Amino acid sequence: MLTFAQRAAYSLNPTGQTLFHLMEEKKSNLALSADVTDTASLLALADKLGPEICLLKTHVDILVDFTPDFPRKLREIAEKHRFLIFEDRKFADIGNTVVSQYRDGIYHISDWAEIVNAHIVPGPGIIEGLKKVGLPKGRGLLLLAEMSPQGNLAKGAYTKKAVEWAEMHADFVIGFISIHKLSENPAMIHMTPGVKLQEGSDSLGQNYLTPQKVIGENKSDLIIVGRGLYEARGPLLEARRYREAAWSAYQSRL
Ligand code: S5P
Repeated sequence: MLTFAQRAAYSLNPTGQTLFHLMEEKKSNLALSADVTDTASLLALADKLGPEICLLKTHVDILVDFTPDFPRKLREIAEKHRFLIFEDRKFADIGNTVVSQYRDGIYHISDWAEIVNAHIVPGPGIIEGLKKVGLPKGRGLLLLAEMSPQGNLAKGAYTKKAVEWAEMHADFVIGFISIHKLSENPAMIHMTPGVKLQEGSDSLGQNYLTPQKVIGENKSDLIIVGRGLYEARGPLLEARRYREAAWSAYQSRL
């Protein structure tokens, strides 16, 4: 079993390499899903939890007070605490349309997010479109190969296609959103949402697994935690608990 630092050498993408190194350096395979709806709360959360995380995931389109200087402020915090930014845009359109969605519009996502993700339902053209914009900037893409909610359709042959297409674009695709380890290529990073310290579900179909289950048993690499952190009474202490749980599950796998 290779360490994250060793796996960096297999990655053909600068963002993939940086993420592996950051994980090792910070001893963190924890991503914060900062799904709050105002920029002040998001920036405060990022600054507070920054030392514990290797990655911060945004849904920029849920912010009620987005302004063009928000990404700059978030990037400053990211550089101060050394974490990457992942905009969870879940692109899902034809190649030509996602080019503009990624590069233009109000958000100019490709200017500030090192990582974005995409559904593969439109076929490999979506990867080619995003790559045209992202690769020259050294960005990385995750494919949604599996999903967390009850009844979702991302399984079987669909999941296999995601792994196949990731290999075809290993210079840009750095890994997957998945529930399990799917690829034997050490360059591919597996990130898993739907994580809490207690297993369970929410009222809208979300399923929760524990860090031990996700990293230790399913052999994923990184946990993505939203409500488990930002709804906690003490988010910083809670982030330490999640980080330690995920990191020790990773270490005992080595
Ligand atoms: O299959 C998925 C994929 C994603 S990216 N299931 C998910 O829950 N997500 C995202 O992870 C979701 O959009 C949300 O931002 C986060 C989970 O949040 P939580 O509050 O349930 O931890």
